Amino acid sequence: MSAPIVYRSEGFELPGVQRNLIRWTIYLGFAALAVGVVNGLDQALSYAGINIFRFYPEMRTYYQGLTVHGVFNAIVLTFAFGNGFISLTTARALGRALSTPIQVAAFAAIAVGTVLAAFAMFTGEATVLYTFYPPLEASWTFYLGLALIVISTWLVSADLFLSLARWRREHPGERIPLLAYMSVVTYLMWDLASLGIAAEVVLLLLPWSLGLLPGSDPMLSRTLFWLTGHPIVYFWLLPVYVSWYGMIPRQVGGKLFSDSVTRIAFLAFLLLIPVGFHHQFLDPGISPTLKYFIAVLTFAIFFPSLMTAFAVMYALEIGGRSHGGKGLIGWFFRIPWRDPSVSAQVLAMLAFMLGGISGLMNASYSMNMMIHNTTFVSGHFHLTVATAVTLSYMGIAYWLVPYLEQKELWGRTLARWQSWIYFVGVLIFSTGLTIGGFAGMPRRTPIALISYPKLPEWQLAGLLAAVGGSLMFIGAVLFFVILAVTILAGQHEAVADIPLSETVERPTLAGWAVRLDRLGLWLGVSLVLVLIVYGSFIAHHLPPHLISQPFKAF
Ligand code: HAS
Repeated sequence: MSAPIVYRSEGFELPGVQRNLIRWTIYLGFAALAVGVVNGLDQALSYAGINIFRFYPEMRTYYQGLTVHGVFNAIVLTFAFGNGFISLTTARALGRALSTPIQVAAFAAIAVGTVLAAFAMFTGEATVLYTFYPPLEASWTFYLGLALIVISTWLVSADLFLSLARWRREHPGERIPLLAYMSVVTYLMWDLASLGIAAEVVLLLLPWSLGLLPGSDPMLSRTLFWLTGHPIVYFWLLPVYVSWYGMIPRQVGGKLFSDSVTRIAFLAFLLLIPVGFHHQFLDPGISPTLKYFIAVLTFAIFFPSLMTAFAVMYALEIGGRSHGGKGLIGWFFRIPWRDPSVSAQVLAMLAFMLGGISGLMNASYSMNMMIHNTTFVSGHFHLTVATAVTLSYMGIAYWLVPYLEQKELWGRTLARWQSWIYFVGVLIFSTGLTIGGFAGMPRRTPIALISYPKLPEWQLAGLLAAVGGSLMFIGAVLFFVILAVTILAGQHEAVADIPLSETVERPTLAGWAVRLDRLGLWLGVSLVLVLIVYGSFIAHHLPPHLISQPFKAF
């Protein structure tokens, strides 16, 4: 076996201007989260018949608030966090600075895009929810804002790829450092996946909103949306996996299970992009054969996360045992729960186990017929994006913000409480929505206001959603307090480096594993799979049937 080649980049420091750009990009994401959670509280209380949106004069309808909630939390928070965090991990792993002009352009694109989309939503010109299905029409500022937000991710990608290309030229024959590999594959996956939404917005919706096209094609638009709309969830999740593989083992005193397994898990997300039709199981106009094929492929996308579960559990176990944990599960209680960054992320993992199970239930074709468009789906995605992802972002922030600010984290005990309050809140909240979903409680519906009779089963569900959602809100507010005090009044402390995991099995220069680094090849294979699944459907729908007239429901 050839000798392990491990590129190390200790002592590397980002130039100050790039550190600041990363800092402001991440803070933009957290500011978006702050706006989104206020509307989230409104949604949660509405399930219990409490109608508070009138307290926010700028929110004229429930749907306006729901649009703000979805766009700010699911798009602006996640994209900004990904742009900032993955830029940092790539630069650190390759031991080289990024391109300042590209980083400036990416920050400008996401900041201007957010302002444009926010303007449209807050003035009531984009009450179209975060899925913006036509013929619901938003103003052009909304679509342009979204386009700029996506462009910011492409700019970050370009920066990452250029950095990697230069690094490879300087290090011929070496394996890509694992942290850089995970980071770059995340953006490679997203670049291919985002072509669907880019085509939808730039070729169909933006010209339509400007009056340049006579109508919209809802069927084609929905399909292009979900081409991106499924892998988008992995674009939200993979920065978290970068932390779970790349940092958590170090933080708990453990080691990462395997370099190759980690690379394979990330590649699987790149290869399994085209499963978006599972969001359209109940849509007309899609052949049942294609739907069954996608149902099978959706079960395949379960595996990289299962691999992650075992790999991360392995690292936690080594860490727990190194702290004196014994027995079958005794180690679990000895991981460093007192570190708020660890506790938040391990709680996020526990929630994700439940989110994964509800994902499998969604993916089962017959089950989907029962729960589609019910609150069951909202229960699922609050365990996944709102907890596995968002609570992990919070946990990462507990070391990242001190690192970026060079200040000590304020309120470590409060930070531990914060993640438990949020975690307990989401368990109650999602239980309520799951029970309600089984009883047919519709999602995206202002239960507080509907005029038709509510089923008795919805009462308990609504109560749990309101109590759980309020706890989540309190948890989020505590997070912002901790962050604000740390930034504004934290004690100066030199934080030299980011936590980086060591791998039990190091990468080698020989054998099949080397092929995992041939990213161009894997991108090509993924493109072919996308064409196989989507090619004939899209070809059949071209030219678009631009016959649906704009519809403004609210
Ligand atoms: Fe999903 C709908 C299927 C994952 C988000 N999903 C949604 C929507 C969102 C969303 C936002 O098949 C709604 C979209 C809309 O507005 O309409 N989803 C899946 C499947 C997975 C999955 C199979 N979803 C996610 C993730 C999301 C997310 C991740 C956000 C980040 N989802 C669906 C389907 C629908 C859907 C259908 C359509 C429903 C409909 O009809 O509308 C899988 O990827 C899940 C795999 C997860 C696992 C869990 C691994 C666990 C780990 C933690 C380990 C714990 C440790 C600690 C180590 C296999 C890694 C424990 C230690 C101990 C000692 C125990």
